[in-house]
Amino acid sequence: MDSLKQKFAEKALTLYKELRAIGKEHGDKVMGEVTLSQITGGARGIKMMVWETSQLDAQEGIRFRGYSIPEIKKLLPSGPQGEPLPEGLFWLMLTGEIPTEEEVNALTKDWQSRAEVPQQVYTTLDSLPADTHPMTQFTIGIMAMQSDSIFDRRYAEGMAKTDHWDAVYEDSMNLIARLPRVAAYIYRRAFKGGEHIAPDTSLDWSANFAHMLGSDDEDFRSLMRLYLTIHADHEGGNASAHTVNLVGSTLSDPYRSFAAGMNALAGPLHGLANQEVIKWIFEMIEELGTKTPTKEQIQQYVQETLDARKVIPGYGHAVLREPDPRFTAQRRFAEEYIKDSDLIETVWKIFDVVPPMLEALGKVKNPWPNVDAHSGALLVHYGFSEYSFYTVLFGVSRALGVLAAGIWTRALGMPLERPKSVTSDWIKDQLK
Ligand code: HAX
Repeated sequence: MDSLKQKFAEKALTLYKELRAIGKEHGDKVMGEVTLSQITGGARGIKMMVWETSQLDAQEGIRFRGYSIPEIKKLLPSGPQGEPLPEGLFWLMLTGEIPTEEEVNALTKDWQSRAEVPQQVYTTLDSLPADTHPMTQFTIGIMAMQSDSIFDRRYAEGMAKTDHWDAVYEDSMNLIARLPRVAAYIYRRAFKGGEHIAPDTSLDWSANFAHMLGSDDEDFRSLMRLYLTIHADHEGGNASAHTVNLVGSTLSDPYRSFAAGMNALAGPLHGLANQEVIKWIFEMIEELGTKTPTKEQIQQYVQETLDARKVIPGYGHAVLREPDPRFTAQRRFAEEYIKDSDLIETVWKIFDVVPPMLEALGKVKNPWPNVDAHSGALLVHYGFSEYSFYTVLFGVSRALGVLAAGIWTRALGMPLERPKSVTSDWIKDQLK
């Protein structure tokens, strides 16, 4: 058993016993109430699942195992320019411990050894029109690997429930190892005429991904390390994570549950917002006829968007009530690495203009930028302007969090998810 799996197994068994005991003793304790507006308003704030890997605070933003993004940047093993390695975050999410450099290097090597993508995935992708949306290609690519599922095979062979987590661990590690290759293949076939780039196994997970996409620029490698770290997890209630959890709770294998989650990420109110942001900015630049719009011009354009009854992409959040620390982390990166970018200056001007305008509407609960408000401008700076691909990058990163959480969920023996729905007549009856 590899050292990460060994460490996880010890911790998981302890927590499994502890949670069982807590459940037995305190199972009837009331942990919250549900209001009518929660039932009709997208289940905001209803606590209904255990998610070990991270927790979101409305004011502070995400904490991975208790560590904020600035703390992660300081504590996790990093690349040559100091940006954290996502391998380290995955280790932390699974074990609750900050890994050593040796542990992270071993994980990089482990993923390299699992990264071979079966030929049928490429054949399946090649059968799709090249202009199929990259997120559609991504979920099809994931599903084309499903026949390799170890969980699926072992379940059919009669695996004991206590072994479920082990099979989910193996599938999850294989998936994470392969996703950059699948994603890079999609990018190169959609936008670079199918000229594919062989992996460089001397590189870490992020730098190799950058390499296969087509860049060996040291700064871009650093951006990818940061990007793939900060997008990895946002507790369990967001649409993609919750979908993975829901589908996985039926004992559908990690390929199926992760692909389902990626279809949720592909919605414009969720992960697809990263493509919508840059599309909206490009359209603004085109309409205004300038790459350096003034704040007044931006204000006018924002107003037009609102008057057309559309949302301002990249702003607002279902939980956060302050600027997203993932936005701030990307801004810090831009300040450190990038000088003189009109597009990034525009993103910062939008940040000055939009919040007061959304606040003035009187209905938006969070007028601040979320993670998607900044990411596109950074990618465009390094030559990746094909914005329909951006959500795939997000998805590769999100695999780390949702699959780590999925391993925990199976190790804790969580049951089938089955909340309760009600009819409008039931609501009216209750109010009588
Ligand atoms: N622009 C205009 N109106 C907005 C808005 C925005 N950015 N954000 C919220 N509103 C509106 C809502 O549409 C809603 O209007 P109605 O009552 O007329 O339907 C009202 O303000 C109240 O919404 P809320 O309670 O503040 O926000 P929700 O929890 O319902 O929704 C969303 C959260 C993220 C979906 C929302 O803020 C939004 O649509 N933002 C733009 C899209 C976006 O950036 N999504 C990415 C979110 C982060 C993420 O998941 N990344 O992957």
